[in-house]
Amino acid sequence: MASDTDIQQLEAAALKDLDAASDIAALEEWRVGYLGRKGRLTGLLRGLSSLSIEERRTVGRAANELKERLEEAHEARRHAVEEARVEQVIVGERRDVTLPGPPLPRGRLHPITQTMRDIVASLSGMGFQVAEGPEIEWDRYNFEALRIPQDHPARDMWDTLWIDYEKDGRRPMLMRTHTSPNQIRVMEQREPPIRIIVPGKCYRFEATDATHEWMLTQVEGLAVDEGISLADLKGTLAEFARQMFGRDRKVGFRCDYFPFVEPGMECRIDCFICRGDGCRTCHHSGWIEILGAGMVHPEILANAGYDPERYTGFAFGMGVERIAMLRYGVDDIRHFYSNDLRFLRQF
Ligand code: FA5
Repeated sequence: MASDTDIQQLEAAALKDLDAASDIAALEEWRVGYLGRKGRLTGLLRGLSSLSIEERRTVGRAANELKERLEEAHEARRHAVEEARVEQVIVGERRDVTLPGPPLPRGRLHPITQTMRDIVASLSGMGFQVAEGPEIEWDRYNFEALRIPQDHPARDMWDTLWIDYEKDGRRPMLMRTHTSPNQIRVMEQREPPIRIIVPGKCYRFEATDATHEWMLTQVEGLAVDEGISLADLKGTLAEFARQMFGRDRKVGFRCDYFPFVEPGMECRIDCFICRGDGCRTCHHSGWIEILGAGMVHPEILANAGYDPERYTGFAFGMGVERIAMLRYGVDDIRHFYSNDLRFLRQF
């Protein structure tokens, strides 16, 4: 039998439970438990039938008023829970736009590119202009015009990667073995005074070891003018070596043979590992050869249409990887192109 006290107790219990319902599912459970068809308030109303008409009216009104209050309280609580949920989502997604962004991974230049840029900067500072030429080259430029005819033993100095293309029973195309073909290309197109450098990749069909790669980078130099002498060549190279390696390094010249220069020579720097005592990297010589050089052969000047009585010139061709090895103290040239990030990240 329902009474005022039952209604008060039910209201107190309902409001307490409502307070504890903290999400939408718990609120729905509460609604079904108190206001649903089989809920506690409905059960209480059913008990009215056993009361007198007078009591039924009073308690019935009180129960209906309670129903309205509970429905309102439920609606208010649902609203509050929903707002709290939205607030939580917003706080979770809030971004402080004044914070610095996450750091972007930065790339860096390959050590050969860095060295190449320094070489070009040093020689440009001495007045040399950059010229470029093709990596796939004609036999004529790579060998013949440089006084290395077919079957000449000097061809053995450059083991060659030939392009699979034959003309008149010969293979006239190749991967250039050095940057020297550009001496001819430039002299064909320009008149003295000439002062150029040619940076670029070269390819050789040779086994690799600590100082030899099958793909290498060279910088060719060529100067042609009136009155150029061997002293100009040595002075240019010595100054270049000092700029690249520091004033305290030893620079050596010794005779060498290249068919396109006369006289020919090789320029060397004291080994950075053993400082001249001899080790695996310098093949126990104490020196590392960085370039070949010499005075342009008069026949080459004449073939270019220059008067060899009036003009003289010097040329040099250096290995960029060898220079990078010397500068950074790298004891094996193969590190440069093995793409090991632990190595490359050091530069
Ligand atoms: C030449 O290639 C000549 N064209 C250089 C030259 C130019 C001489 C102008 C006279 C006048 P050589 O084969 O020695 O010469 O190579 C020149 C430089 O390239 C070497 O001193 C060395 O530093 C580098 N070099 C040569 N072969 C390799 C190789 N397999 N791997 C890495 N560097 C190399």
